[in-house]
Amino acid sequence: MSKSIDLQQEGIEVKKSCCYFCHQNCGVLAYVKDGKVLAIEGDPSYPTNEGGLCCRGNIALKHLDHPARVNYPLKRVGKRGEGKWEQIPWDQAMDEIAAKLAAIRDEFGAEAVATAGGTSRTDDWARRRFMNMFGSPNCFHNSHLCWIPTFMVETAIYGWCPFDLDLGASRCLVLWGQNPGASSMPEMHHIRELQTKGLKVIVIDPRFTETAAKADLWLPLRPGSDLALALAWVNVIIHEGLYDAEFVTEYCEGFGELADHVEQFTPEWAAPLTWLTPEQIRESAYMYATSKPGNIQWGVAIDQLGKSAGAAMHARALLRALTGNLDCPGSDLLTGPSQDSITDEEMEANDMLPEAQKAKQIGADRFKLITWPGYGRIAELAKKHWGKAPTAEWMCEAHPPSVFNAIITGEPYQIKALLVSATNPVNSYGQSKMTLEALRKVDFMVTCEYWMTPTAALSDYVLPIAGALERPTITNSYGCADFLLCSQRAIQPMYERRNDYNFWRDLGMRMGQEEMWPWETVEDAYHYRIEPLGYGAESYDEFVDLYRFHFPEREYFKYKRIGFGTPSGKVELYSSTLKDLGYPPLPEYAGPVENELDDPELAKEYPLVLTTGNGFMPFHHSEHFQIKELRFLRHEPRVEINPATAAELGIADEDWVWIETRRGRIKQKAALTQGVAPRVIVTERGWWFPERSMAEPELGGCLESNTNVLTSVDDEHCDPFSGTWANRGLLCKVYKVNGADAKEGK
Ligand SMILES: Nc1nc2c(c(=O)[nH]1)N[C@H]1C(S)=C(S)[C@@H](COP(=O)(O)OP(=O)(O)OC[C@H]3O[C@@H](n4cnc5c(=O)[nH]c(N)nc54)[C@H](O)[C@@H]3O)O[C@H]1N2
Ligand SMILES: Nc1nc2c(c(=O)[nH]1)N[C@H]1C(S)=C(S)[C@@H](COP(=O)(O)OP(=O)(O)OC[C@H]3O[C@@H](n4cnc5c(=O)[nH]c(N)nc54)[C@H](O)[C@@H]3O)O[C@H]1N2
Ligand code: SF4
Ligand SMILES: [Mo]
Repeated sequence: MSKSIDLQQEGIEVKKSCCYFCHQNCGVLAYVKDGKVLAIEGDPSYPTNEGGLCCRGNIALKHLDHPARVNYPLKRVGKRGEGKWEQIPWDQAMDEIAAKLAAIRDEFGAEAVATAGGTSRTDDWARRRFMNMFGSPNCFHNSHLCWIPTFMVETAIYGWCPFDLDLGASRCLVLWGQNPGASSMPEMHHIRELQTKGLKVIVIDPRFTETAAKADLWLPLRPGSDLALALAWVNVIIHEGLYDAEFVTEYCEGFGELADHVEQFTPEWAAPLTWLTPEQIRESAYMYATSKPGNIQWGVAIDQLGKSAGAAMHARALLRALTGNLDCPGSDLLTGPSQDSITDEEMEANDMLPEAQKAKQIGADRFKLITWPGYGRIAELAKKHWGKAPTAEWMCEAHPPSVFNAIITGEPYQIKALLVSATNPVNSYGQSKMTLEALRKVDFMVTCEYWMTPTAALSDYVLPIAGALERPTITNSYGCADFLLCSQRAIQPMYERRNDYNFWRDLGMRMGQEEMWPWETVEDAYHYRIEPLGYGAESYDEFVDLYRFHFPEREYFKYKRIGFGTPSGKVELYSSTLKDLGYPPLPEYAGPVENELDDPELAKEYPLVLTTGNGFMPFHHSEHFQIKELRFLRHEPRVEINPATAAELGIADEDWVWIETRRGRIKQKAALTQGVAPRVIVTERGWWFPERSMAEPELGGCLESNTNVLTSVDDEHCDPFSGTWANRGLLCKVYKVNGADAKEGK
């Protein structure tokens, strides 16, 4: 907090805001005078950050009024990507966009309009509400890579996803492909405290991370081999008698089938696949199964395995059930949706989308779990069990790479327009060259953004969006939590920025949806959502001032009273929901998408194993590269290489190197470290260079060091359950950049 400002001066108001630079959504106190934020600090009364803010959270004021922000609606006047813009009034922009969307709907059908989002940043229920009434099923996010498939697989097996961990009473925490030391600092802080009280921590990660350094056990597995490890843990827990016999007998279905099925997956079988020893596998399975109660934290790595992702989630989910670590004190909790407030799903108006339009959702024919076929089934079961369904926005999406492909090929039909909000697909979606081709080709594109990103630069309209200090926020885990953490706006939006909510509402108001948008401001909508809580606040702002949080009373062992939200009412180790959708009811083994055992020829040309991405400080995906206070901490992209491998390849620390897969090559700077095994290569994600020209062909150097040039969205590499694509466990080669080819990727 700035020391030079007297915060005791008259007329200063303290607003309860939050940081939205990562999912921790730390509480922020904003000191406001005359409509300006003078200073911010972490809110000591906020339950997660307890007053702390990280280096990213601390630059909120630089972000708020950065000279590179987009502050006015922009309309393209030159050729696409030429970088020529005209500043126009909001009303004109919205009239023109609405007219264009109406014309597309008339000529090609509503499904020809798609929307792209990123990770949860804004009021996405409003986007879904608009799209449902507009009539298109083609909403998507790259949340396929981020928790959503896990949520749906786990909900299929035990009726909800146990993402809320009762860590206080836990004795063992498994961090499976998660590194809170760099990705979720408040959580890491909490874990460190609990470790002093005896919590054991197992880290499953190919890298010796900030978190692995503090663990009781670190399993440096081959990237992409998580399914083999999970199956071997299931094998050990069943065949060495470590399971909770009472829970399994009383509350689970399919134990016999599972026991037979996993007999083959011994630690000895998994050892060469995972590069771990059978002893490491046994020891870790014992530690989790015998240190009860225990937790398995969600980590994003498994969502990004591609082909084996769904089965890996399934096998990991079984571990909780076999050990009885579900819904008991200290375990992973099945809270169900909020019973006390209006949920995101209830705001989405999903019933307004006609069945005939649902059937047109792109990807629903192949990837059934998080499209209408699977979502419809799971939502029905959830409504029966909990009275409410999970959010459709996120859990029921068009398959993103297939939408980009439809733009390029016209198959299964032509997508004509893309509305982009809170994402930069060029850098965050898979196989960036293909994504970029689609963005260059789509007939009509509108982007709602803070910055002129490579994606925004290719748009027809770029609309200026208000950030966390300029809008209220409800934090509730993609609309699926039972609790609410609420924040208020510190100030009204600066310049001509608006909320995403207002974008969707204003569009709806112009397209015959007036009756469906009674809430003029986002606060009005939030007030409607929180009114049933019964606090009696006159407005949303007053609710935040007086109460701010809502934590319902928790009931352990709910299943003893109401069963599980599955067709049989039990935990379905043998999943009838997956089977009904045409998927294996028990997790079947598949190797990493590209690997040396299944494809030795490929491994001759690409002998190293690549994993693309992990969160690193100070950046968040492809955000914040403009902010010099953050760029100062990390100026250039880095790729982790073991020193022995580097020596063989003639690479020295800090050399620029090419990393190449079958899809293309990028360059990053070698960071030599013993923290990865000799065959493992770890690239950083997100990188582009806002300091360069944002016009074609440079587009901020968005392919040059962008790790998603290397990833694969090929159908054969995608998870058949969910369609999530392959970022982790690919084959690559690495070589030094020499002067002659230093400039461009190929
Ligand atoms: N290879 C590889 N790829 C990955 C990952 C990986 O580990 N490896 N991780 C994946 C994961 S976990 C995720 S969640 C995705 C993230 O992917 P995205 O969410 O697409 O992340 P960004 O690329 O940072 O794009 C977010 C954009 O939204 C803008 N923005 C931020 N807040 C708002 C807002 O409130 N409204 C609007 N309109 N715009 C806003 C930011 O300025 C930024 O340009 O990337 C995935 N991609
Ligand atoms: N600094 C920072 N923090 C962030 C973000 C960010 O971009 N930057 N993004 C936010 C978002 S949207 C998300 S989803 C979370 C994600 O946060 P996490 O769940 O922690 O995910 P990552 O940091 O992507 O990767 C976690 C670990 O997986 C390891 N890993 C790589 N490949 C494999 C594999 O094949 N198997 C296993 N078991 N592990 C593997 C990586 O080495 C890494 O240490 O972070 C959030 N926080
Ligand atoms: S951890 Fe940092 S970036 Fe994330 S919400 Fe908290 S302060 Fe913001
Ligand atoms: Mo994410």
